[in-house]
Amino acid sequence: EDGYRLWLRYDQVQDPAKLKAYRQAIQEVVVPGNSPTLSVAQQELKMGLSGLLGKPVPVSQKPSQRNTLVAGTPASSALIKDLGLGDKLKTVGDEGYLLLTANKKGKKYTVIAANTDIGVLYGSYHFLRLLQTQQDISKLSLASAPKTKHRVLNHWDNLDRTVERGYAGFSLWDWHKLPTYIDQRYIDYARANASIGINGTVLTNVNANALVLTEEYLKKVKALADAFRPYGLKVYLTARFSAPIEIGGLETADPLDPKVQAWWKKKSDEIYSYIPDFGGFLVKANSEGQPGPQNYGRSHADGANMLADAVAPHGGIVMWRAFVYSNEEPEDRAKQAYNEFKPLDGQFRDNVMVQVKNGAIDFQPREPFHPLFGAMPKTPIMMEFQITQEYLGQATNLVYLAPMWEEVLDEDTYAEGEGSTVAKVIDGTLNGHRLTGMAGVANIGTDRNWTGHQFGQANWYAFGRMAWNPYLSSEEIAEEWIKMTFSNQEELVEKLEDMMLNSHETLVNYMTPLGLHHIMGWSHHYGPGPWIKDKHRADWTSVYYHRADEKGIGFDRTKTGSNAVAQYFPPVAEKYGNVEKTPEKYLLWFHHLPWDYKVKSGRTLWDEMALRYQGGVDSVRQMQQTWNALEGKIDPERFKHVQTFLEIQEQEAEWWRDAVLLYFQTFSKRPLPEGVEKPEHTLEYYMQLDPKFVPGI
Ligand code: BDP
Repeated sequence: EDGYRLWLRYDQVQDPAKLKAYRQAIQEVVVPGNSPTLSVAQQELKMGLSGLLGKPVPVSQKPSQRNTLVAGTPASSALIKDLGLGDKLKTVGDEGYLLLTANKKGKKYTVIAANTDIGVLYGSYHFLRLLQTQQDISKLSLASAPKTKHRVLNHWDNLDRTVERGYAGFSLWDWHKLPTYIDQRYIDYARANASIGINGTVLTNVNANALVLTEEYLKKVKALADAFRPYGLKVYLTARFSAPIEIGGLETADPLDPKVQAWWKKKSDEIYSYIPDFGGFLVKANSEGQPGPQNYGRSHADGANMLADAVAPHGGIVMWRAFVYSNEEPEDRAKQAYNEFKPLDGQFRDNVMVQVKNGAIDFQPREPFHPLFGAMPKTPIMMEFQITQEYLGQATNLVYLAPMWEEVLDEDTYAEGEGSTVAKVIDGTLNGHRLTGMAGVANIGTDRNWTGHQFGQANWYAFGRMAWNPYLSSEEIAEEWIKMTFSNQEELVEKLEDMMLNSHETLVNYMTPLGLHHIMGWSHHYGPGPWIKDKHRADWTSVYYHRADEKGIGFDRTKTGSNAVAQYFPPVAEKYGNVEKTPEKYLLWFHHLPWDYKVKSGRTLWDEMALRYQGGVDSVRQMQQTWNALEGKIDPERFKHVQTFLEIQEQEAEWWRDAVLLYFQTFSKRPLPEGVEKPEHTLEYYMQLDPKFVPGI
């Protein structure tokens, strides 16, 4: 039990009464039709149910038993057609499904019905989930349809198989053996994605390599697309803006140059000749040294529109990222994306989405929502979450990310008055957009358990579930995942759920409490590095973000400082602009405050900060206790794996606490309050641990 099976384990249902009921309700499986997607649904139901029921379940094309599970569309199944589900089916669209119980001529049917084959597959996974989580299936009447259209993983995978910010081995894509060899991993990857409704995958890094657009690679990409197609998973690529120069022999990549436009059109036609349902391009341009339209004095809209025109005849889209850096150093990096993109609202083609990270800096352990949400009403805005834990302890820290995502999705932008939540921007309801989506930077690699940490799987799972429905709670997602991945045993579910739901706050406490941000190690972002300074860009240093001095700490983003708060709509701007009204979790994000500033607990800022760091360490120890008490209730292999990872996490939390507090103490010049453990080493020791001081790294 090494975690390879993810949440699709399908072990026999343990509760005897439930097992009996399920066995009775499902005496056979009927999935008429033989399209690739229906065949996959049939196989998954057969495999899943045989496992869950602990005995082989017969599969046939026509019902012969009293109690039958039927899956299909009105076109593939006469029985489903006869049920006359027309109106109900209309409500679930192209990808949704119905799960129903129906009686007909003395027979009982459990029905998975959809308008399309992919809807049937999604419904099949949902049905299996009901059994995996031991729900009552005797009177089913539910409907589900995705609230966003493009639910996409972004792989930051390089062609040499290294993964930028990947902590779970190498890239899954074995370019060397493609297109001929199709690894079983590709299929299991597609199954896992389909089971949570993910319908797109960007195979390559946003820091793109133009080679993937050459004929040789496109043949390999086609092989992956063919393998994924039955699972409803579309393939996308990152487009390097300078590709026309690098692989096309042109002298420019100016988006307004007709030769450049023609090159992209021809390239797109070629891609579609291999992959007729190619999804489109994801683009990082004029950011962190990547080429882009601004190199030619053109705007992001000019660049995006050129690519959009090239893929439009084939139904493709362009996801244009708003994570930008200008070459000149800004007074506050948090303001850049908004400043560059808001003026472009209304200038993008219909098939362009602007993809915006959840916060304005960069995937910090906690960030206030990005001010671009709600600020570009005429442009479809796609959410970009980072599933891989670049700034959150990488693969050794147990952090369930759904509460962080939920926090952002629930925030009210006030763009169209009260109730204009980020979720409504993303699902298109706020401004009536039909082109909608959510992207997640993948945490997947060749590790046997896919994600490095066993609990990293929960973040992949949660991303898919939230992309399908951004209104789901992190709690219900955790519960599903635990039951499917570990067990339905009540005490275990309760304890793990508690552990997962607190894990994000725990990490924030031992890394960046009270709105601190970007104080990680230089470049690799692993471990504490609040002392990082004097780099070629100030906004790549820690001191730029925390601004600690003898008087106090924090980034003043109010009127007296960078005034980044003004990018929010008035009620939000007012809240964050006023130190009294700012939620404590964002205190030092928006305000520079004296060390003796009194926080809500009545303590000084310094004492509170120190106690938060200690609290984070204490909570990790609490997690260890919870986990250790579950010994014997979890299979030994995964138990041990997580146990040792929690030991690492404890060491890392202590490291963070000690290094950061010693460093800030050089400014605050105050003692550590009672209850905070003494650091094990000196500040110099922690500073030399930072690999930038180690020769050769
Ligand atoms: C930062 C990463 C960098 C990415 C960049 C991006 O450190 O590796 O290329 O974001 O999103 O978080 O483009």
